[in-house]
Amino acid sequence: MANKKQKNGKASKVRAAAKKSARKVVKLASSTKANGNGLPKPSSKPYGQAGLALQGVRILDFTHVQSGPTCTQLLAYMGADVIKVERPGAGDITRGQLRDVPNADSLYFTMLNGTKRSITIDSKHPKGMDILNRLIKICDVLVENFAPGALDRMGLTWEYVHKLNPRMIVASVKGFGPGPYEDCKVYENVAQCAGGAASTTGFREGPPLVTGAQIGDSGTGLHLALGIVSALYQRNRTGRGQKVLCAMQDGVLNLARVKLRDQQRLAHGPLTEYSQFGEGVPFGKAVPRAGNDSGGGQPAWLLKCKGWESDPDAYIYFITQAPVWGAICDLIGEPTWKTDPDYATPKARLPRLKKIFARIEDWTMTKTKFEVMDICNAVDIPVGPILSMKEIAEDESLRKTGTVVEVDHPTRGKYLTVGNPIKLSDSPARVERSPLLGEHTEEILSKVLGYSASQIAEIKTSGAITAPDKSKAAA
Ligand code: CAO
Repeated sequence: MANKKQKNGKASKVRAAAKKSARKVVKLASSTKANGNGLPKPSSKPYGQAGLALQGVRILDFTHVQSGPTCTQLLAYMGADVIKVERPGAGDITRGQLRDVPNADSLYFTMLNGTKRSITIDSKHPKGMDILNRLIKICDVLVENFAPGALDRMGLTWEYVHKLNPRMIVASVKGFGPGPYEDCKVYENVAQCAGGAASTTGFREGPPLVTGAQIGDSGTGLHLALGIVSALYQRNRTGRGQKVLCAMQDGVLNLARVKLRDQQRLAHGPLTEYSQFGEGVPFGKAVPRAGNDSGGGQPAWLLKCKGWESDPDAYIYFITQAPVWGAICDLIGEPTWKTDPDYATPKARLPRLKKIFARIEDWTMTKTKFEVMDICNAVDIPVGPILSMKEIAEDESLRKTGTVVEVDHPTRGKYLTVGNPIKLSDSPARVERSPLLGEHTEEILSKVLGYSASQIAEIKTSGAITAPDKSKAAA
């Protein structure tokens, strides 16, 4: 009894102390407010109507191909005004690559450059440089992914840009960070290979494999976007811009970090969750390719489903998560495996994974991948159907969430694009079609930079924003 009293006494003291410190916090908060910490009062507008997350941020977008454009497209979806600078007459090389509709921008370009404005400027023309100088003064971020040294060769060194606009953030994607390969040009699969992804992807018996997900380009674009937003946040405190650099090799390695984890584990013994352990195949010095093994601690494999003979995507990824082992045994008709010492524990199962998955596959092959999905999820077994791009394109739920969006384009008509995979409750994504080459040149010159009509006419004849007239050159 006395103990209980003591405990109660202690508890009320704790409560009193908590109340006191809560009062302190409230006091502190109101005093910061009184001091004017710069934060506005919470908006009273309904969620989704208080503007977009990056509204007011202006991006000078010098990106091309894939890595840079994915970054600036994401920032545009979040509300930034992205002004894409392209070479007059040519534009981003992807406009014409993998073209499916004659004379229309390719899907390669349109799906990476939505919600942006396009201005054509020859950065090597003196008048072009004048326009760029004006843009630098009024933009918040310059994003580029030229080959190493190209931006400097244009005259846009960090020192130059920083002097013109000390608030400017200069964000770059390069293939490699400082080191022996820093001057190399890099494309997606080079990064996948150099970042450790390819050596750990594929089957043990086969060569290294690259993956379809663009972890080198789009993955690095994502990293860069985070760097930019962080630099914008820091600028609120410091008032100055900074350089942001994302090397594609680093981005891929960041995404492949579990394999660097396994490399270090190898020093302490075999990787028991890799199926090669159960098969008795010894490990070498480096992390091997693990086929469809799970990268985590829950053994898993890809299994055939009904129709696999004719449908290359009739497969399901099946995870034998330990807590639902009993449910798996019941489903596949092996209830004795729940108590059999050879199968009852995760450790006992490790050397028998091949046999176990073969047995589960006997069951999955009697069902479609969607039936397996329904049956397994009803009892909390994590499984994943192999969805083809056709199935994804037609998926109603992805359309509803805005992850897959149909937009209309003046020269190619309707096309599907991937919307914003990041959902903000107060900032609806702005997913619009990509711009035509130079579509906004005049609009930006007049409305953003304040050039008069006669000045624009003069710039046009100078050749700074228009492609050289080929017929004149021939004559
Ligand atoms: N006006 C005038 N010149 C322009 C211009 C403009 N508006 N825009 C670009 N240019 C010029 C640049 O000044 C540069 O010229 P110089 O080399 O003579 O200085 C040139 O166009 C751009 O060159 P680049 O070397 O970047 O382009 P590339 O096609 O030869 O290489 C790539 C492409 C991707 C390999 C290279 O840019 C690169 O390694 N980028 C960094 C890594 C990266 O982002 N890779 C992802 C690519 S997507 O898979």
